[in-house]
Amino acid sequence: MTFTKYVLDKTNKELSTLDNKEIYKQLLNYVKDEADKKALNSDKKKVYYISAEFLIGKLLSNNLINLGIYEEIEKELKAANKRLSDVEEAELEPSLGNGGLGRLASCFIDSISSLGINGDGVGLNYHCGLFRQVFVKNEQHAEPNFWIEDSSWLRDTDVKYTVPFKNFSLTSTLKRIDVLGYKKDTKNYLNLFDIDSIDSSIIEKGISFDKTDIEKNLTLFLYPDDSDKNGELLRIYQQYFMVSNAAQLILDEAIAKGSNVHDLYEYAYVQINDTHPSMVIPELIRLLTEKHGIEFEEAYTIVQKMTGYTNHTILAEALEKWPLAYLEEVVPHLVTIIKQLDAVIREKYEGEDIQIIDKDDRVHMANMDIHFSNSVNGVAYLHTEILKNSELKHFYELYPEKFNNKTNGITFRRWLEFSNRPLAAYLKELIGDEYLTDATKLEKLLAFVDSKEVAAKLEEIKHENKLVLKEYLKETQGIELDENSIIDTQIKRFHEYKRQQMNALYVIKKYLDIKNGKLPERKITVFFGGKAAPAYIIAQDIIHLILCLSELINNDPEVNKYLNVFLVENYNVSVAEKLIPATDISEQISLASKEASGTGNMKFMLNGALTLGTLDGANVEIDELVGRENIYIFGKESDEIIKLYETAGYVSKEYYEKDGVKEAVDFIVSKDLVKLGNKERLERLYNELLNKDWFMTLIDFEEYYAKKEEMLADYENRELWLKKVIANIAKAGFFSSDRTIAQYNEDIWNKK
Ligand code: GL9
Repeated sequence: MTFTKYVLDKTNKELSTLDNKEIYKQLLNYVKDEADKKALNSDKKKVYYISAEFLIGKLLSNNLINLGIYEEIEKELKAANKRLSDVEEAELEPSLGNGGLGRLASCFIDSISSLGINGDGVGLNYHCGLFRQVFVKNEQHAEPNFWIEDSSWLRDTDVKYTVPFKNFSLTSTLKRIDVLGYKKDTKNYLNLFDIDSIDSSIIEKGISFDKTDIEKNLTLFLYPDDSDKNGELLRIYQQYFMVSNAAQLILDEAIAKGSNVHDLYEYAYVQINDTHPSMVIPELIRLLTEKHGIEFEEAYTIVQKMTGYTNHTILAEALEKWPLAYLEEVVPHLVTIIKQLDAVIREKYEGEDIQIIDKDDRVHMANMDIHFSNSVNGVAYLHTEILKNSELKHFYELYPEKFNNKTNGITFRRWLEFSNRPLAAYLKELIGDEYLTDATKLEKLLAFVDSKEVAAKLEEIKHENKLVLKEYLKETQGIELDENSIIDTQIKRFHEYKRQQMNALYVIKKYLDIKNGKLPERKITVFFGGKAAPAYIIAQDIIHLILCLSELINNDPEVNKYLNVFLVENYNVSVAEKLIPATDISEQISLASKEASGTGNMKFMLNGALTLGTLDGANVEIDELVGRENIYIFGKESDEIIKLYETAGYVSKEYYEKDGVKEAVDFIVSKDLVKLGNKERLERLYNELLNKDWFMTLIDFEEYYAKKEEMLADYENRELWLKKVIANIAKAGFFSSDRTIAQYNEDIWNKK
């Protein structure tokens, strides 16, 4: 049935008489009805991708694309005088994720479905999710982000489990979102567990609430503030709730399919996404021993055969170590199992750094994962090498066979087919649409590297995308974009290692250049986007600096003809979908060794932006694929940085004293800036850079500035620049998440 007819049947109204919100609701139901016609994947073994976050983005268009009806719906709406892009605006973006790790999980479930693999996502249904970011007086404020509406993609089920805690237990409910593969007859689920007793009325000012009221707060927020003990306990409650539900679901589904539990590993594989779901290991062991009467040793052997751990970072702060005493307060029944596992390892191996429970009675979640799973993977080549050779060296010596690399990927259905419709259409004209299911086919584009016609068309598409972005930013954020400027974009979580502060120093230097009469050939628009964790003070200070610079520069008539700086508010997937296709320069400037992979870098390259980056994360692989003539690499390399950390050899003052660095850093506390902002914040940031600078901003600043200048000059050579653009798009195929998932499936989930 056509959608037009469907609407008439359901509402007795003509499509043309509905408003965008009403059309959205009808489309939601229409898609759900289509999804109901798809069978679930049903291979014997099922993958469970457990993750604290799934940054899924809006689902309407993605589902229309995967169902293969996007164009048809667009046509019908047009006939009714409606625009699909306006209807898309009626959907609220789900707030179930934070950054790259959560977006990766979402690309992965799309690819799992698109490859017809039997595999579900498992997580929590946070009602307010990650906070909504608002700017007040050039500072970030956090507000609850309610995203669940009466009609949404969530579907109720009658699955319920009891999750036992020390002093009480909670009954869960399971909500599901259909995960449709690209043009597939089969589907999977994203399983999101929740509680019925959730109560958002306990939220006070901003996003503060009573952290001890677990029955009301458990699934309110993703990553609630854990800067005090009650916050840490709440995180443990959330994590255990997630994995206990997951473990019960896994056992139920396997038994229903005929498992006698001794052979559970033939029915299920659990991918542990970072350490948040690590407790699934002891929980599965607990259920196998207590509920199914299996001996302890057999139980952990079964679990070991069916679990794999993915590490996403070497930053110590993210490798969770829960105090045994806290676990004792929340889940004493799990502590018994964890102590037994610790004893098994202590008996076998010496060496304090590989034990599960350390001398201070903290449980190292990653260590437990590595011992009691069969696979440990990093998320880019360099990252995995660093895990093997330094971070997890001792584990690698024990278990070389467990370690493997799975370079991250992105789904091209969302990050090209949907977000860059003009480019996708043109690519189809040039090389066909095979690249949507076999991304390496993008290499066919290499035949056009010297084509003036293709170059001109790509330039035209970029311009068109800048106009779309301009309209969007004007409507949603009141930002005035000059579509004829070069767009230079850094979008990601705010963190010192990602070095937004280095980009801000560039902006300062550019501002001073312009003030001194050194004018850029073409106007530059610098975009930042990202949230800072509410407890991360320096990251908030960096946001403050950028907002102050933005106010100063955009309002200075001498400067704003040549330079604009914007920090978009509440950066999320929807904003990324607009910014990336319009961008010329992709900022990937982390301190080498610190960015495990990055996935934004891949999205930009696919959309025809050139990378300005360090040899870090997946940038290393981009560099190798496109060749040094098609990427802008600068800065110290990871070996050197790792050595500097080992020898404590970095002294920021030595770099500060250099010409050009000092004036930029000093400007942070200049009168001009301080009058627009908060003196305490700016001084704190200034002192941090001068006296500590743990992530070595100043070490690469001069090279960074010079490389960006080179890039801006190259941009003026349109022929040269566009050749590079073509080479980048052509080589992006490797970064399809279909490739990544095929590798997970072959090397980990169904290893022979
Ligand atoms: C991250 C890494 O920092 C990224 O480099 C990587 O691309 C992604 C996905 O593998 O994982 N690890 C991590 O903890 N986050 C990442 O983005 N954090 C957030 O998602 C906030």
